[in-house]
Amino acid sequence: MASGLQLSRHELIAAYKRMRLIREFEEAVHQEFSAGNIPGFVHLYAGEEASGVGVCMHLDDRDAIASTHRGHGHCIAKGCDAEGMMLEIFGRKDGLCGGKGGSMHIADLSKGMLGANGIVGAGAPLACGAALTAKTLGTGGVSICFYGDGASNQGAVLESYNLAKIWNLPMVFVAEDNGYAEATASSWSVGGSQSGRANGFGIPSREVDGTDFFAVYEAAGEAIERARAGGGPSLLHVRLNRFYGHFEGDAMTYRHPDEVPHIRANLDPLTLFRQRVIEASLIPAADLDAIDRESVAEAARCVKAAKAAPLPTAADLLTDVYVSY
Ligand SMILES: Cc1ncc(C[n+]2csc(CCOP(=O)(O)OP(=O)(O)O)c2C)c(N)n1
Ligand SMILES: [Mg+2]
Repeated sequence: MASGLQLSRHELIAAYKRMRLIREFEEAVHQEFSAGNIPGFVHLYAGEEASGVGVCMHLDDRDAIASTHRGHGHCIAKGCDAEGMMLEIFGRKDGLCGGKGGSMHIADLSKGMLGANGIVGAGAPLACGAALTAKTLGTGGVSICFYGDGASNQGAVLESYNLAKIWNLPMVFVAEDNGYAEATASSWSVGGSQSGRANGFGIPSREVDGTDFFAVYEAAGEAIERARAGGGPSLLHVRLNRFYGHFEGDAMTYRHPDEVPHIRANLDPLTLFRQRVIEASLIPAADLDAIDRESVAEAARCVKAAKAAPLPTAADLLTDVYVSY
């Protein structure tokens, strides 16, 4: 089992870079959406970075992830190209999905990113399918299903627990519990516990502090190792916080005015990561500061590229309609 603080300097830097790029990417999307430059609907992952990165650090391109409507962080964590993502979010022709998907449908199958998904809970059966494929073909791959506390109430998710168990699939359910489904508190809407639900299907589970990259990394490592070794599915109940509203434009009247400032000041996974590695003398603050600056510049570069990129043409409407096998 890998404990996070035993990661090499190279791995720690890679983890921080991915988390910081997600944050700056989301901050840039927030700005651009507020300015009216982005079409459609956007849900930001800021505040939840340690989950996506803590899990995906254990994965490679043979592994698959199914994401949610809040999918930008999962994409970056799984290695999708940030510029291609930004072009997609701006609806540009050279976006990762030809500008036809936008924020809620970004996918890159070459990276095992099966797609963000506008249908809550719909990623779970897809992740089961990917896991069954990996098992049948003997690729050694695992499949991860990211989903929210709201999605955990969907029948498709519960049916997927059962399929994963009876087929002994190499997969991990990652319940990202940010306390809300839109404006509904999970303390009100979720009966029982995430762990108890998984255990009811014979699936082992762990609760994880999603503000702590090292806790997520360690728990995910154990679950993924079990899945790869033929030990079947597990569930991680990751408690985390979203810095923004449910969607961009959400007035958040259902949250106490002090809630987000408290979270940003005390429960920011990036700040907590910095404190841990600086205190342990693993990475100097100046190196982390340099990554922060590079990430801001990288996000700005992606926005600039997206604004300059061409839109799809009318003829593009007729492509990507059918898939040929
Ligand atoms: C099947 C379905 N039902 C309802 C919706 C509307 N909807 C979109 S996001 C959302 C809340 C999801 O909450 P959660 O799963 O906790 O994810 P979070 O937004 O907190 O990341 C709902 C109800 C939907 N998109 N699909
Ligand atoms: Mg939620």
